[in-house]
Amino acid sequence: MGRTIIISNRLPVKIQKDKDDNLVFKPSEGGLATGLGSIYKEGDNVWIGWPGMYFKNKEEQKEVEAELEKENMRGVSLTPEEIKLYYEGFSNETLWPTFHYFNQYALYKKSYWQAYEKVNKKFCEAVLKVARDGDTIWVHDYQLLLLPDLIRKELPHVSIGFFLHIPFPSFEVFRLLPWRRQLLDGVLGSDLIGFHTYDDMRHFLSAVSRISYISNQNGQITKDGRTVVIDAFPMGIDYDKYSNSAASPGTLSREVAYRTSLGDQKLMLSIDRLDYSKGIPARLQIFDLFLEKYPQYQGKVSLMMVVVPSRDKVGKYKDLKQEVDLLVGRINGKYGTVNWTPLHYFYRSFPLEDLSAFYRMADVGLVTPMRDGMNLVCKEFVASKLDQTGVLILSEMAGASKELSEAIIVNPNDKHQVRDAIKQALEMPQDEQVKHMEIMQATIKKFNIHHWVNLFMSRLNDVHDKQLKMSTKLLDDKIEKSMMKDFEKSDCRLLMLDYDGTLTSFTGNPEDARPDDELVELIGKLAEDDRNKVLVISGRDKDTLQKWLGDLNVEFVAEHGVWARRIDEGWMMTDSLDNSWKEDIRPILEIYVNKTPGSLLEEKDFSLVWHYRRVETGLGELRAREIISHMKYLAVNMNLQVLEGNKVVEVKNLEVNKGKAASKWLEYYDTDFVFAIGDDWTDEDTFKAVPQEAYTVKVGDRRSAARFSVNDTKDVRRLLRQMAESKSPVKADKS
Ligand code: GDG
Repeated sequence: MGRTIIISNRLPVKIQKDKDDNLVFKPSEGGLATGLGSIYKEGDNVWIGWPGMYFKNKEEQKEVEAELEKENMRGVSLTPEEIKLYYEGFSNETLWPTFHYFNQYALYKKSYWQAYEKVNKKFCEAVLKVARDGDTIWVHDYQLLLLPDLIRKELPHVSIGFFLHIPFPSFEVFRLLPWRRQLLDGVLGSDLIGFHTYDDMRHFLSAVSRISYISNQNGQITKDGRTVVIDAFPMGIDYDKYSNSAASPGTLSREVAYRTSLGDQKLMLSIDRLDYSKGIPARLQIFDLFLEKYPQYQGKVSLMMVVVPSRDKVGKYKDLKQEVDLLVGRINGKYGTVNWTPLHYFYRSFPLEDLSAFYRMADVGLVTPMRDGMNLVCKEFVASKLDQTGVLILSEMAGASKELSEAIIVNPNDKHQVRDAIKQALEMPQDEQVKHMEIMQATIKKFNIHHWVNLFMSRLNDVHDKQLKMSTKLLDDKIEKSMMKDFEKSDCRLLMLDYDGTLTSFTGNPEDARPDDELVELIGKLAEDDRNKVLVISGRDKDTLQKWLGDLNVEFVAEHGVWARRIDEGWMMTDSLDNSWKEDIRPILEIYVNKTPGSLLEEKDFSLVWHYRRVETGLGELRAREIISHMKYLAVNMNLQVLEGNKVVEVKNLEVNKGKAASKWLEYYDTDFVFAIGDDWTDEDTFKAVPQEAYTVKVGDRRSAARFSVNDTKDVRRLLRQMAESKSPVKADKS
């Protein structure tokens, strides 16, 4: 059993010096640390990250490292310069603003990028000191986007998961980053990539499709022959921790004390790190608008605003702090009275019991970020409401809004809407509050942090298992010999051969892939032995196959199964299929032909094919992505499938595939040897349709449902040559 290695920018521990200069380790209370605590503390699992301090000298470093090791942690030591450029710089001044749609704040500095690359490599070195094949590695967040691929290059078979805690922006925003391609390649070194929401996942897949030219199938992509699964895993909180804390005597006594000082008034609460993504100034302006429009609430409602200091060395955060200070002063100055302070503003953090007391006391939780990956504060507010009263106002820009639809959902940019939502929340009847709170509590309780960790980890294991199963074995000498033995002793051999990429290599023009003399001779020779039933099973049109190989004693399946030709028979259409969809799809594909020089549209009997082999590199792939997303959208309602082949996109009726055709051939013959070989994913249907013991062989890429793989068309010809020249005698009783 391998170990689990967790990696994040910061370790789940705060290291400080006490007054006597002794090191003090304080475990972090963050949700992630709680959720993963049960994992990294077990056995020889580890958590790797920056300990959050600079070492004065080697002795201090050794002392800290020894302490960390006792707690199953390993530190990555970073210099002040590295923190400045990699963490404050690239992570927080380039990636953070871009990923939160504040791209106007993003700085694109080469020195930041170089430090980001360097520090990711440093993390990789720290991982390699402990990791080995068989381990499971879970990398966290935007500071370490390059790490999965760096690890993959060194440990190709290790299982790597990645989770992004912040939003993933739309392609149009992500593309602004000068290092977009490297960032995607970095994270695609993972086996499983998790996001908080389905929208983040969709944006990521679209960026991968548009930038790396890799399309997805139900959230799965293939990168360098490896399957990468992308999915949404909305993160939860430690529900019991917050509900227990809300019931603790320490919290209750604090609540009594605070209530007494505040007097009899309604309380709204907001808690955030100081960050422009959290919409703090806009929230203050909204509170101002509220008091102005509804003066009856002046003296009756206060907003308690906890702002936790964060990233105070980054320029934008300093400006923000000033803006917030100014607004708070202005509002309190404008409305405050001797008996009433509209805003209780705290620029510091509080212990959990204070936080719990605030959550309990608040009539309204005001959570209005401009953009937030998930937002855990709103979930903690709900979990702390033991009597189920209270109302949550939640921004639709927070990932949590996808789960908590019983909150009052608002657009934080629509200040008048939020202003009125505050009034609605303050006036909501109690039974209605309870009804909504009950549903939200049930959701948050069930999908808690432990559920999240288990779900991610078990999915990562599944993906890894599936990859092992999908990874075919190279057809080596030993297998080849045993295959030939089986071949020689059999009396009825079905040989299913894909054409392009299998019998011949790809060429610039599909017409140029006509069989060379050697191939014609080889197939002819194979077919001479009437124990060999040779079936060429191709996506090509029937006329081409007829012209090229029609004189041989072989059978055909053309257009992935639309047409078939048996020995001594003419071409027959397999099924009667509806073709009316072509009238709608052809004009759309023609538009793409017109705007993509070098591309062409081929019309087959039951499909339309857009070829881009001769289109400028990059442009063809880009257009192909556009066509695929366009067509997939239409395909759902039109019973069509969109197939992506080598430099082609083919649209055809859903009922046609090579697997169906292969099954028919298995019925035609009483076979005792089945061989199927092909190179692209349309051949996967054939591999799945034949009996398990059949010799299924994938050409090229080793991720396949086939049992074996070979490298290229040369290997294919070598195998077929052996079969063609096999001198196995025909058994007497059958001759
Ligand atoms: C990132 C993403 C995503 C706050 N003040 C105090 C305090 N806190 C705790 C809260 C909560 C946490 O900090 C804040 O978490 P959020 O999720 O709200 O926001 P980020 O820090 O921006 O986190 C975010 C998250 O990662 C997880 O994936 O949800 O979208 O931006 O737990 O309670 N804790 C204490 N005292 C405070 O004063 N003890």
